[in-house]
Amino acid sequence: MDYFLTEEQQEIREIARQIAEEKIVPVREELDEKEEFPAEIMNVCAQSDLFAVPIPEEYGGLGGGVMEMSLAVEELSKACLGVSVTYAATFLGSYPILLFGSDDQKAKYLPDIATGEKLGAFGLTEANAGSDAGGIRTTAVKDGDSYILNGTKQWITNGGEAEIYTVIALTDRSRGPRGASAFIVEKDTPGFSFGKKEKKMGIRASATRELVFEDCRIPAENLISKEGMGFMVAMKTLDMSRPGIAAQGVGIAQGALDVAVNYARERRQFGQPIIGFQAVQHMLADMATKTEAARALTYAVARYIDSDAKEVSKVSAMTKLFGADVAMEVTTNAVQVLGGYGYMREYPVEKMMRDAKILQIYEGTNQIQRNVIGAALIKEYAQKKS
Ligand code: COS
Repeated sequence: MDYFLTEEQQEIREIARQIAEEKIVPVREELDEKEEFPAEIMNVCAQSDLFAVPIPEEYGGLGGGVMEMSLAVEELSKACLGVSVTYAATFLGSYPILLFGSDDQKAKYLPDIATGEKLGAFGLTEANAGSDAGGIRTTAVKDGDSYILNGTKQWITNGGEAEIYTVIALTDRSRGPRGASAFIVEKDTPGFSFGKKEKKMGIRASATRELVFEDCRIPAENLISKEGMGFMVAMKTLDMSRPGIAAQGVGIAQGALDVAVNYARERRQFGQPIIGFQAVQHMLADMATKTEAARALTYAVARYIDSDAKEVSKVSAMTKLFGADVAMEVTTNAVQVLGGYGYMREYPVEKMMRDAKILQIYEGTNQIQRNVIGAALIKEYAQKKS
């Protein structure tokens, strides 16, 4: 399908594709096996200007939007989701600054993100605040020209590896989510430390750690937007980043489909390549159709968001929901097409299936996406009626 990409978009896709094929595919198995952070690959992404993609030109970026970022993420995900999420989580951590940061905050932090010198991370989730993001307990208490942070964030992608963290904490405990505020915290701030690296089912190249704040004093100027805006900052950040999760899904589904089709062309049973069997063809046909549908929705929504559309929560949730479910189904069926070989580690599809599972969980479970879509429908139809 021709999505009529601009020359710049084609170039971004090509660069990411080359990195995926030449740098990621040869090492993905080892990174997964050793749970090794892909620092070298992140350096290659930085040198190739991939971190500059969605950062505005005035801060050293390429001025791209969600669409350009999604193209890069899709290509990297085709090769390895553990690597691509490391790249993408930097933007999840940057969106609060991009969307709500002051000019000074943007000037201070975005140029280092654009060069890839510093990675970013986003700290919202806590042990008792996952789907119920409004239930966070981490506090930020104003003390003169500082805020003092206390609490623990859980399962933070790029935790310990990133230099720049955007963190949601309560400045007014009595107001619940409406008393939350967003802050920038730099890695070496005293009182800020990290938990052990989590051992995961998939995306094992990525680093996931706790962020621990113990009387961590940060300058008051690190408050993003105003006190009480933290939940809004978080929700708008997720609205922007969820198509990126869909792009991860599209990439990993395409990667799995490619392996499955090529395998089915080669593998002979009952005297012929298994691709000759209609049962296999139908599986591949469904996998290809769903992957293309997920791609089309992702690009359409990414372009819609980049057009400065105001109400994007519903469609953003739709991309994430659909892209993640397609990725899980396609990778699972890729394993099925490969049969016993698919279950073995010598083929990449078992890793793709393990990796894909997280897409239905992180950045809001798919159940939460359905809640967001459902709530938007109720609102829309109530407005239509009146
Ligand atoms: N944009 C702007 N504002 C939003 C918003 C959005 N996308 N979503 C919610 N809000 C606002 C609401 O309008 C409401 O504002 P008021 O207080 O002015 O009425 C406020 O935020 C609270 O919204 P709501 O009552 O809907 O919040 P809930 O606590 O019921 O939770 C969900 C909403 C479940 C959607 C939210 O908690 C969520 O997204 N959870 C998943 C979190 C997640 O993705 N975690 C992954 C970790 S980050 S990788």
